[in-house]
This record gives sequence, structure tokens and C-alpha cells, in this order.
Amino acid sequence: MQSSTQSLDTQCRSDFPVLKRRVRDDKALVYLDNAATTQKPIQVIDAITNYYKNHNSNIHRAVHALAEESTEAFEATRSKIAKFLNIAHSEEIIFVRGTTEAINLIAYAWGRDNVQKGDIIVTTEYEHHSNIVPWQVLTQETGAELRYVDIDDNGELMLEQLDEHLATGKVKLVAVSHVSNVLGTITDIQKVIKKCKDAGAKILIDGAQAVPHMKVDIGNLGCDFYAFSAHKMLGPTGVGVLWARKELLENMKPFQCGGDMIREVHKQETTWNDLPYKFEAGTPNVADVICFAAAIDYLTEIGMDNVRNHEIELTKYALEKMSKVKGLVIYGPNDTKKQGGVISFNFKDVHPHDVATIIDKNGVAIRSGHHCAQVLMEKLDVAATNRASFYIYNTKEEVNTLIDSLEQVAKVFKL
Ligand code: C6P
Repeated sequence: MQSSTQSLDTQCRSDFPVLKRRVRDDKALVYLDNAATTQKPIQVIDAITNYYKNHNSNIHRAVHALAEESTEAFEATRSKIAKFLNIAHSEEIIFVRGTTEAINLIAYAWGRDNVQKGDIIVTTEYEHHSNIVPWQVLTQETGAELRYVDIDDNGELMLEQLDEHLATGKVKLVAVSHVSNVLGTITDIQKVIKKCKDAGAKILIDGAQAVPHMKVDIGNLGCDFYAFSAHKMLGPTGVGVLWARKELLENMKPFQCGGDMIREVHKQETTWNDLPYKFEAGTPNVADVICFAAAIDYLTEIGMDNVRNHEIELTKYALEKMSKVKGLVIYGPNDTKKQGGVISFNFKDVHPHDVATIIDKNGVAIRSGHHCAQVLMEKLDVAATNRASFYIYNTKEEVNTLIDSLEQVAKVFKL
């Protein structure tokens, strides 16, 4: 990374080899699909190569040198995450495959023993399927009820509905995104947590679109469960984190059985390992957990406030320019105080895939589709949207290319 007097994108862009790619008839790649997954800096790519070249070994088992080195590096990532998110007890950090697996772990290991007929689970209209379907399955199996907090016309949660649900006294769990992956809406998480605590309900936060983009202080949030994925914050795919309060984890049964999660096995019975290993069955994703540490180092060096400020600047710039493109409808708050670096939009009567295909010819990569949020699509009364999402390496010039490309679309469809 270069000097900090330069803009963030200038400081870090050259660390990302893929951003030098030319695509589609030699166009410069304009990667605006960061909410799906971010690109990886050379530091992360080198960390994985270094691990396989020099250290590869299973962990927590053998006593030889490589096993010791790998175990130490794996556990060092856990400690680094604890520091990054202000978590006092690193044994509360469970490595999983991603946000989806983290939420499923809670739905199975906590849900099956704590939710029953007559209970209510509350989620919201702007959740990713990963924070809806596990609760549908759980409530269908147990006879509990699944309720929603709706969104208003600005794409913000109608929290008075949460009050109504909590007032029943039957809510066991509220499961909510910290930041919506489609609208970019930032949930007033402190307010939601306070309401849940006052009502005695547990609270799970899907932080997949928050931890990569802003400072998150899990230690002081006061929630019960928090989930996020490494691949959305410069890290590798196949690694995610579930954080949960120790006493909850201690009282939960294991999610999967075998390998590291075991203390003693006899013919008819088994005892479980201590936290966090009780929830880390089998050989974990050692290489990717270890190289995730390089991603955290990279973000720490930048500073999460700088990450957020850069996204605010780009999003504000993009929203202003997009509001002038003919026929373009923008969903969500349209206000960077309440919105992360995500903008969803449609051209009236033009299918989002057509928009994405046309602008891809200019090298502009956005996502089109339902974004794994079909409940939200139903609410917006659309089958799909286009979505541009920004990260540390994106530039105002790239936003200009997006806008020029959208103007081309408007011309093609005579809007
Ligand atoms: N959203 C997107 O393009 P996994 O796949 O387990 O790492 O993350 C799932 C997930 C859960 N919650 C939120 C809010 C998310 O945004 C995602 C992943 C990607 O929006 C892929 S669908």
C-alpha cells in the first residue's frame, strides 16, 4: 500500500492483480460486484501460496514442526479477529464456511433446543435467504411462528412492528441484517438490540455486509449471535465467523460431530471438546483461515473509518449522477448516512439482465437478479434489480464509466 496522503483507491489499487485485467474486447475491468465477493490483494494471495509452499499440515493433532506452525497460525487468526472486532474471549469465535453456515448452526444447535410451539421468531423483509430459510425450516419443524418486520418506502425497517411482535412476550429470537445486501440500508442495530434485550428475546445479526465496510464493535454491541464471511472483506471463500456469547455456546449441543470437536469417545458415549472446538468438527479450512489474517491486517492498516468514508464518497457521487439518468429507478434510502456502498436500481420495463449484459460490454461488472432476497423483491414488486456495490479500490472514474454505460442503456431502449 502507498502513502496515506493519497485517496484510498490510489493507495491500494495496485495491490489487486485482477484489477489490471482487460475484459470484453480489451475494456478495463470495472468491478462493482463487491457485495457478492471482493477481490483479493496480493498480500492475501501470497499468504495462501506461502502456507502451501512452506507450512501445509493438519492442525491440533500432530506434534511435528509443520503441525505446530500451522496450528499457531490458525489460532493467531482467531486472536486477530477478536482484536479487530473487540471480542474479549477468542473462544467465542467459531470458524465456519460462511455467514450461511453460521446462521444454520444457530438454527440447528440453538434453535432445536430453545424454540417450541407457540414461540415466535422475527426476521425482516430485507433479509438474505440465508437469514430467512433456516428460520422457516425451524418454525415449520417446531410449530413456532415466523413473523416479519416490513420496510417502508425508503427501504428502512418499520421498527414499530418489532415493538408489536415483542409485546406478545413470545419472541424467542430476532434475526436481522446489519446492512441489507440489496438496498444497502444500515439497520439501527443499537436500537434493535435494546428492544430485544428489554423484551428478553435473543438477537442474531447477519453482518455479512457490515463487517467488511465499517467499524463493528461486537464486544460492546450487546447482541447474542453475530455472523459474517471472509470473502466479502478481501479474504478467501470458504471461511466465515460465528460469534456467540460463551454461556450460549456452552449450553448448546454440537452442530456436527467428528474430529476436533471431541474430547473422549467410548463405544456408547462421547464427551465434547472445549469452546471453540466443540463447534469445529473435522479438519477445518486451515489454509484459508490462515490467509484471512492477511486480509484483516490489510483492512486494519487502512482503518475501517477510512473504508466507510471512501464508500460514502463514492456512493454519494454515484447517487447524484444516477439520479440524472433517464428512466432509472433507485431503491433504498438514497442517503449515505443510512446506506452502505450498495445501490440497487432498475430501468422501468427493461430486464436487469439486459442492462447488466449491455454494460458488461464496457467491462462494467454489476450483479443483476434477485440477490438471494426474493421476499424483498416481492415487496418491491419486481422480479429482479441491478446492483452496483463499491469497495476500497473503486474510483470516481469507474463510477463515471458506470454512468456512461447506463446512459447508453437508456439510449438503446429509447427511455
Ligand atoms: N450475499 C450477494 O451477492 P455466504 O454466501 O454464506 O458467504 O453469505 C450469505 C449472505 C448472508 N447475508 C447477507 C446479507 C449476504 O449479503 C450474503 C451473501 C451475496 O449479495 C451472495 S448471494
